Amino acid sequence: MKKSKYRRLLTVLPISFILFGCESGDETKDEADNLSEAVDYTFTGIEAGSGITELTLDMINDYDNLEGWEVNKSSTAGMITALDRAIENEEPIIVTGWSPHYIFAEHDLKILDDPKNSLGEEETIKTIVRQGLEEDKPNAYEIMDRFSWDKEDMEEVMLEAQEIPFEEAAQNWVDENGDKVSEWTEGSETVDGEPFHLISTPWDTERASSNVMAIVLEDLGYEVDITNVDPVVMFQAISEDEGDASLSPWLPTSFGAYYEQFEGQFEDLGPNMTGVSNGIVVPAYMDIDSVEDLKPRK
Ligand code: PBE
Repeated sequence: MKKSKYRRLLTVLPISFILFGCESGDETKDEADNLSEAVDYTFTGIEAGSGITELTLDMINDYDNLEGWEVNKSSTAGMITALDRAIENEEPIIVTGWSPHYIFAEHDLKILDDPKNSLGEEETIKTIVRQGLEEDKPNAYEIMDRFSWDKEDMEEVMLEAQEIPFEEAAQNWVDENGDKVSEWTEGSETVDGEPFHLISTPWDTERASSNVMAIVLEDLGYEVDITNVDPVVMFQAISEDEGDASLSPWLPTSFGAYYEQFEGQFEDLGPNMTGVSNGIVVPAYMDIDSVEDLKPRK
């Protein structure tokens, strides 16, 4: 082999060795660079009025490496469609997600570390009622006060509701969980068409809880209305006696600001579920583990 070719080989070796050999750090740096650029420095988000959208905007301010990043505010349906499509094509995508949710049953996903805890720790979902409900509707008030179930219960209803209407999925859950339901209704009286107005938020998580509760109350003779509104309107409606109760508040982080805004104008009956959380979610095939690995917009 002529000297020159040999010399070229010599010169090439170290560079490739540099590129692919020992310097693995660079490789992941490139990976993260490419990945950040590939998603155009954008988190695929949901509704503008949601708690997680606000929290993700705060997170962008909390992390210097997220300089120039944005949240694409669309809808929950839009986010899930984008996630499904990206996974179909094994493309990179970074979405604002939460648990419980059926996407974790449908896809191999991971939640990125959030060392600055911008999205908050684990949360609870609380029950709030209008002031005076205990006096006006003691029977229903008692059921609201006892209502509590687990993430697995809610996920079961959500997953089934991807195939059948939420009302049917909720009815199936109530039929299969009489023991848990009786913990909420033991000693309750039946009524004759007494109205009860539930204020909910438009996410499948809350559609599950509101539909289950509506069936439980209807089985006792109540006429139940469910109204879906934005989180801040949910607090306003209960505070202004526009509704009797809500099973929808994610606290203390997602809706903390609204809770403070209306504090003292509603009654907080405590958690009906624990261990829920928001997170920055990516398909497991993406080589990234933390929000801190993302790169600022070039
Ligand atoms: N969520 C589901 C809502 C609350 C329930 C997390 C999308 C939110 O972020 O406001």
